[in-house]
Order: sequence, then C-alpha cells, then structure tokens
Amino acid sequence: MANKTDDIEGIKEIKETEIEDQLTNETVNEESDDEVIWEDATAADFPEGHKSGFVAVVGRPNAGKSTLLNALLGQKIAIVSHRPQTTRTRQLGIVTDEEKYQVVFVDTPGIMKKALHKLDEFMLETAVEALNDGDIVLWIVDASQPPTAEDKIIGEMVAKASGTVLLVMNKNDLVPIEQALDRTAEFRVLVPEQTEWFFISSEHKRGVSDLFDTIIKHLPLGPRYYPPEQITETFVRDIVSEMIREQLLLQLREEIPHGTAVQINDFKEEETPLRIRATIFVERDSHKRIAIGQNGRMLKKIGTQARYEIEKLLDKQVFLDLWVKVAPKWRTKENLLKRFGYAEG
Ligand SMILES: Nc1nc2c(ncn2[C@@H]2O[C@H](COP(=O)(O)OP(=O)(O)OP(=O)(O)O)[C@@H](O)[C@H]2O)c(=O)[nH]1
Ligand SMILES: [Mg+2]
Repeated sequence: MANKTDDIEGIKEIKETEIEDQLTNETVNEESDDEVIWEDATAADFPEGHKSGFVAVVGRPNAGKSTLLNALLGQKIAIVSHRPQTTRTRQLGIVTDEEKYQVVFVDTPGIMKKALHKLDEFMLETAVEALNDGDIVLWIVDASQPPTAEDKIIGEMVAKASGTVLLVMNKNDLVPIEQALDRTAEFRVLVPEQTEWFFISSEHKRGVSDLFDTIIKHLPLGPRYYPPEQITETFVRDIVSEMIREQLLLQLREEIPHGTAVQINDFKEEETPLRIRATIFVERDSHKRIAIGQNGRMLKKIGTQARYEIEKLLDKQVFLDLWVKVAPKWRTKENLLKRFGYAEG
C-alpha cells in the first residue's frame, strides 16, 4: 500500500483480485485508534455580558436539522441526505464571537416513533438527552407537508423541555406562497401561543440569519466553553467517516444504506496526500456485492465522491482506500455498536 502514490489523481483502482478478496473476506477488523485532532474543551476568561449556551436542534428525521446546522455554521460538518435517519450521533457546531458569545449547536438524530433495534434506541436517547439539556431548543419541522402524528408527539416532548423553544418551519421554498399562512398556522397550534416561530429555508439560507440573531438574544449569560477557533468536538477522522457514509446513503438503494457503518482504519495526516483507509460494513453478503458493484464500479463511485467532499473539507489532497466487509446484524449487537461509535462511553 505504502508506495501507491501514483493513484492519487483518482480513487485507487480496484483490481479484480482485490474485489475477489473482499468478496470472500468476511472477518471484522479489530484495529482502531482515535487521534485527538482538537484540544479538549476548556473554560476561558470572558468579558462582562458574555453569553453562551447549548442549542438543541431536534425534530423528526429528514426535517433538515443537519442542513440547518451547516447553514448556521457557514460550513459543512454534518452529513445530509434525502433519507430519513441520516444523522446517528450528536454533533456540535460551535459559533464564537470572542467579545460577545459562544453558541453551541447540537445536531441530533431524528426523533422516531418506534426504535426497531439497539441503534435506533441509541439514536433516540441521544436526541432526547440533547432536547432536555438545551438552553434553547430549536424544533425543526418540515413545512412542505402538514404536521404528522410524529410531529405531534415531538411537540409534546418539546413542551416539557426546560429550555426556550423556538419553532423552525423549514423548507419554505417548497411551500406555495398561497399556502404559507395556513401551513404556519397548522404547526403553530402545536406550541404555546407565545412561542417564537420562523419560516425558513435552510437549503437556500433564507431566514437563517434572523433565526441566529434570535438565538443570540435568548442565550443566557455564561462563559466560553471551547477555544474560540474550535467549530466542533468531532474528530476529523470521524467527520471523514461520516462523509463516506453520506455517499452510501446517496448512492445505494432501498434498505442497504441504513445497515451500513464506516470505520477508519488508517488516517495518515502527516503524509501528503493524506492517506485514508476505511472499511464499510454492511449487514449481508448480498449488500456487499451491491456496494462493490460490477467490476468494483459502485465502490469506485462512492470513493470518488467521498474523496471530493473530504478534500473540500480538509483542503488537502486525499488518497482513499475503501474496503467492504460484512458484519451481520451489527445494529443489534452492543459490541459492534460500541466499536462504530454508537454507544455511550
Ligand atoms: N427544498 C429544501 N430541502 C431541504 C431544506 N433543508 C433540508 N432539505 C433537504 O432535506 C433532506 C434532509 O435534510 P437533512 O439535513 O439531512 O435532514 P435531517 O433533519 O438532519 O435528517 P436526519 O439526520 O435523518 O434526522 C435533504 O435532502 C436536504 O437537502 C430546505 O430548506 N429546502
Ligand atoms: Mg441529520
């Protein structure tokens, strides 16, 4: 592997023999060593009147929470896809004004009605915990459709939160102007009358800066929790792993993407290009064949797109080496969930 620098221009060519090898190799790789890229949070001195707080971004799957987080941050750190349940873990987005405030947005997995397996349970717990801990709760709804039964349940959860609730009706670009009044009214009955509400488009960044100003207005007085230059708590290699998973969500069909997990095996930051080796786990052998595709075409496409996104994020040339392995029913297994980062502690 070490001398394959001539493959930098494109994703590594996948040779027939390697594909064969991947098709027969069912073992689950044990190696993983987390690297600390950003320093730990530290409290710092702060000017008088300084504000800070945690802002939970919650709502049903696919409402646009991660799109909004990226828009508020002005940078893509959270993955986004048209599939529900894209986000699996809590992800912070930190915005700091050195004199005035530090706001810590907490993107969460979509709140679903029913947990089907341990992964769902973890996701649901993660969202509910953030909701209960937020100084401010941004309840994001998809305004392109009328409220659903799930929205009503989430409304009841949000009503019990101790933080200030702001109702964010997203995807307003998909609501015809003549429907806008009725649609906002349909959602507004789900929250107390005095609740501030917004009718925005995260994708088109419409209404996002007004929302941001209101968040700052409601932020309590408090210290800076993170160094001012820090924008998230997630390690770079974990964002990279998410960017690979994003391509699985975008490129693979039906139930396959939901059964995938990505593990980074090698992340050689000091090298140029940055060398990354990652394993994609799927639940069945048939899924593995699809993920690799004929002559490795699908895996190559996934790799090329992921590499493009990673290079954009890191502003650096990347060499990405992807492997596919089967980990049957991993979403129900505590040890594998832990290994893929979907468990507490
Ligand atoms: N038209 C339109 N689409 C949007 C908007 N915001 C988000 N989307 C799309 O909605 C889909 C879901 O967006 P995400 O940001 O992944 O939604 P999420 O709430 O984080 O979803 P989960 O992580 O699954 O809970 C994606 O296809 C986005 O491009 C918007 O303002 N307008
Ligand atoms: Mg999301």
